[in-house]
Amino acid sequence: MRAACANRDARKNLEWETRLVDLTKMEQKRPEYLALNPSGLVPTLVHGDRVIYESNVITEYLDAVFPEPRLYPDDPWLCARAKMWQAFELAMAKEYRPLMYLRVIGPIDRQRSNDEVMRDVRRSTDDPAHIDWVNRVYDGTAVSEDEATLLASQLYQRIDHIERELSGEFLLCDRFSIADISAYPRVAMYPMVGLALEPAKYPRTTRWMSAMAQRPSFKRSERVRP
Ligand SMILES: N[C@@H](CCC(=O)N[C@@H](CS)C(=O)NCC(=O)O)C(=O)O
Repeated sequence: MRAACANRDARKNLEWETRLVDLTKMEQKRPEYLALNPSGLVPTLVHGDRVIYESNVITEYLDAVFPEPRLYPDDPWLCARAKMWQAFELAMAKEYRPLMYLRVIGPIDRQRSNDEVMRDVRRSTDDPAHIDWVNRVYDGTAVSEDEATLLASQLYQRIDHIERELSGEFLLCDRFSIADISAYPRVAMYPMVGLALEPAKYPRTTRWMSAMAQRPSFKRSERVRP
């Protein structure tokens, strides 16, 4: 983990300091990180002496502690719908993970020798399952072509759902909310794993994506990214 820079939350105007966790080195499985987040996944928020993990728990905590502006709707039904979008994104993350290792981390790893990569990984963890996983990511056998095709099709079905549901400007019709904040980054990462989003096939999603990318808070958070 490396300290990066102090940032300011674009939407709630909060300051935070980013600490990078390098997934190519399995830093998320280091004992000191597991002490904060036993799931060994990013992100984790440290707020004073409180440690909070799971992105949807983090957003709910932040909205409760720093309520202005509210990102979860007060109306119970709207709030339930926002949380269902968050749950939807959580499921997307599970389908996305193997493709990320196959198509992003594998190629990054192969820019170095296997020995170098494994040396870094062993500095983070001695868990044989993680070590075996990185070895298979390195040699491209972690995910089979059939599995990758299935995951890609599941991820496209997710976009079909978003396309059907986007009847207004935002996921909750005319109201910008945590639903958009949670879902947008996942969809924006599709091209990273080779999943193109054709505007002709997904016109509403494309419009929503461009509107999100233009929002001042998203633009500012792009700028402060380390
Ligand atoms: N449910 C978790 C999922 C987080 C997650 O999937 N994080 C990925 C990166 S986007 C990760 O840490 N991957 C590392 C790994 O799979 O070992 C959350 O929302 O916080």
